[in-house]
Amino acid sequence: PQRNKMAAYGRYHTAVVRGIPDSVRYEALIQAEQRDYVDVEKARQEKAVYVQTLRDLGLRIVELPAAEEHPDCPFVEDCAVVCNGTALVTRPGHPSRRGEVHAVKKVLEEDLGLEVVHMVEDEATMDGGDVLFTGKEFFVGLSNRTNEAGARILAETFPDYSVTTIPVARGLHLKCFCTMAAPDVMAVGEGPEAQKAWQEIKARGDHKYAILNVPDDGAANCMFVNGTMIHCAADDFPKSAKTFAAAHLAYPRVQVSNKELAKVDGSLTCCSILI
Ligand code: CIR
Repeated sequence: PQRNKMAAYGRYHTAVVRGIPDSVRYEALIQAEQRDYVDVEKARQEKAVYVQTLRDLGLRIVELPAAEEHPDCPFVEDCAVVCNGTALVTRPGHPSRRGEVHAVKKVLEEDLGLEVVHMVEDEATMDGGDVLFTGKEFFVGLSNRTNEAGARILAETFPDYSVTTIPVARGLHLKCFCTMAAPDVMAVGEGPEAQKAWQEIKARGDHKYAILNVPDDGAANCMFVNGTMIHCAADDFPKSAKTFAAAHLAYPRVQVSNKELAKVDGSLTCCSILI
């Protein structure tokens, strides 16, 4: 069975996404001290391209409507971790985001028929952006949003895989600077926090991965969907786009722009739950 799981890495049939509310402009959470205001119309256009890209890669798209009362609702990745037919609905680390999970839970359970585990324990917190699944094991960033209790519940929910926690002292989530670019290949930003995380992954993980060093931390958030890499456009990260091209990985690549939601720390992975 382990063999089959590995062979299935990066294969998906459905993506859950969510509309962008107007409130994202003034109310979405930000790490930066000064807000760079999202152009909501542009964000919706970029999002439409992202969704079409996923559709072109064979995914059925299930789109939840935007919720004005939840400015960060487009970032559905944080609300659930889905693996082998089971969905762990999280308890997001920031209190303002906790209400987002109900609509996500409903669609995963009722429309998509997944087995749902809901993280309800009071002390536990988790944002899906901290959960890196390699196809062979989980790495969980311990950040301002995700704690040990959350990581423990993840481990209990997916007992077939080992779970290794990685300290994330700066930045929002583990996957802000480190994701799977392809099977067994990790894209890692060249910033100090990213490189520190990579050292931990290398030292403490159960499996070996090749590293693809990416000049911009933000560009290290990429996706691998049904045999194709999706990464940020040259217009977003010129140096990193060159790095992806020069890496000559044995997979086709598609570039997607994510300039607007990046202003509120949204990345490529965070805008979908892949099933
Ligand atoms: C937040 O701070 O929660 C949102 N503004 C951004 C969440 C991004 N999520 C992700 O990268 N997984």
